[in-house]
Amino acid sequence: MLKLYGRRNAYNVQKALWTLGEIGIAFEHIDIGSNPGQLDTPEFLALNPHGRIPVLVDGATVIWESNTIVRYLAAQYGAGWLWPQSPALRSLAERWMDWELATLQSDFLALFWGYFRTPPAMRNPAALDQSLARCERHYQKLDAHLAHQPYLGGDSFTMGDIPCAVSLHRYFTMGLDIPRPGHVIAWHELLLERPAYREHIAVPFEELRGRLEY
Ligand SMILES: N[C@@H](CCC(=O)N[C@@H](CS)C(=O)NCC(=O)O)C(=O)O
Repeated sequence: MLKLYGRRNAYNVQKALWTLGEIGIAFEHIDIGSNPGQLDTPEFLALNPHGRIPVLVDGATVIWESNTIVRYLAAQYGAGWLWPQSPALRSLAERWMDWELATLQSDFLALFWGYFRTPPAMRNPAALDQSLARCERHYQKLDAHLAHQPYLGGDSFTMGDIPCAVSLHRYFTMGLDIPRPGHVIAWHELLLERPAYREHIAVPFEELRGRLEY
């Protein structure tokens, strides 16, 4: 049986949980990462030398890096829908996955950590303003793209939606006064129709408020 390592409320683990949920495959979940030292044991470092979550184990195959896990699951278990078969069509999905990793993720996590995970007295308002402005630009880019099609990769849901959309629920509900671009909202509403999105992403995250330790 597949095994997924990582706490459910971790941004990158949620990408893997959502993908597994879309595929509807049984897996064993190892809830690891909430307690100090859990990712530094020799056993865990043998799975991921970087000591980070998520890690997916499928038989003899061990995979770290969340977007690589999403790609693997999509290719292995979701070919033809999560994983577009044509390289040209697949590139339409993959560019948004790479953009998320290279651009959106660092600015979104800086905002989420700087605002939601940092106790108010410790926040850095100048850094927060900067992250907020960057995020606003990023979601406007998504909005402009989604003006022409319902999903990031085209007319149907693919793996390309997963990395960028993992941030949406937290971005819109963490309590910030932010613009709500119409096409991004419409995309979010489509995603809310998906049981795996509702189960793994559109979930409360209050336990992370003001929590800096992991
Ligand atoms: N680029 C890596 C980043 C992995 C990462 O930083 N994961 C975080 C959780 S989102 C982590 O391991 N944090 C330590 C912890 O949760 O204890 C990926 O996408 O998988």
